[in-house]
Amino acid sequence: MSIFENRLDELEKNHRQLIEQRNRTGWSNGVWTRYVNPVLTAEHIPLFWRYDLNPESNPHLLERIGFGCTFNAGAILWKGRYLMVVRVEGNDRKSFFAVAESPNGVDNFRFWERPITLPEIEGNPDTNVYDMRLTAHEDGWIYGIFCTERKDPAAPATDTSSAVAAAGIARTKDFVNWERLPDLRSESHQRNVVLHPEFVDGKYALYTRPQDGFIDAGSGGGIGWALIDDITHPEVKEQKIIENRIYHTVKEAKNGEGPHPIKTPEGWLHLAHGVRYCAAGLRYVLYMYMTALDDPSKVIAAPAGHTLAPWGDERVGDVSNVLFSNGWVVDEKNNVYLYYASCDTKMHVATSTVDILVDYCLNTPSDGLRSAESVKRINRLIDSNLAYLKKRK
Ligand code: M1P
Repeated sequence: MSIFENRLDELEKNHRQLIEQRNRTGWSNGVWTRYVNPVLTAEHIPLFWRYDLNPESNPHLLERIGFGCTFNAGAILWKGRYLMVVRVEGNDRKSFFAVAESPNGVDNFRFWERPITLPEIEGNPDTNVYDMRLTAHEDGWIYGIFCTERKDPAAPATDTSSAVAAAGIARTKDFVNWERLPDLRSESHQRNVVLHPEFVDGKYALYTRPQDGFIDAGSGGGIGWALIDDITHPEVKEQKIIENRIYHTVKEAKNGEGPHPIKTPEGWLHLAHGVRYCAAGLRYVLYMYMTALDDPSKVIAAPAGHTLAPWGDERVGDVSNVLFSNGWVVDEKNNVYLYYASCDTKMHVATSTVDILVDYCLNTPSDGLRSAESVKRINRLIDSNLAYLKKRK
């Protein structure tokens, strides 16, 4: 066998082993159970996206196109298969979207043959696209709302970093063919925009995240809510903040809606990311809240603190100290598969059920916003436990 063939054999064997590796459950706190292996990494990307496999044009079998990260995936249960629309980032720092599919939601994720070819806006192409939220809307379309980033035209020539963030919108029925709609018109920068799955007052409803600058939420306040008359000419005319940033909480610096909320008889279950400042920089964690069934913009429950935070190996990656999620899936038995990314690098899965998450949201103490209030909450639990244990003796 030639060096080329030996090397190809080895690459194919390792790739197959990685994809076929069975996953198993690990850490659990009763609310979430984490699976041990990441479900998607850059190593899962097909070899034929990376290598020129022709020995004549690539006799040393060199990697021609490199990828670093697979993260921040939208997710959906589609025709009985678990699909992630993953943000793939190349060595060239450009992100794009690609579909990866699994039969069981916890392992065996395989990329479809090609990445998604997302149509561009004529005359105003995206520089970078990322973080797609998927919504199977009651209008019959599956929408993908994502962040589109372009160089800030107002930035001085010497500033090669400033950008404008906006919400791009595309829709599909098969995840191969996408119709691009105009970007969301809004007075502020927008990231983390999510489409609610149902009409509200006959309109499309969006969770927004207005921000003053490309990075800084500034006066942007938190997670917003806006009703849109026409999704083919989307414009935020009015928006109200429904989930605020708050001093000395996990969402002090900024927050953003995750995937679209899950409908339950008790209300809408929401997942979001919260960001706070620390000596290591920004720390991104996942937290939950619930809104009223008849008014998805009215918060009815807000458990204190994070529901999942970077842990162990999840703390290592391109952008340290980050958990981020924009995808979860509920199956026919009400099991919840939460797909989350660690450190802008890899995808993981944790599972729960709708009932457990409702219990978590409704019965976890809220944030008292002061140390003394936290101690009071702990003491209340200790009191009721001691009384219960005494009665049981
Ligand atoms: O690097 C962490 C995250 O930063 C941004 O999120 P946010 O807009 O809330 O600050 C996004 O770029 C996201 O993709 C990234 O994971």
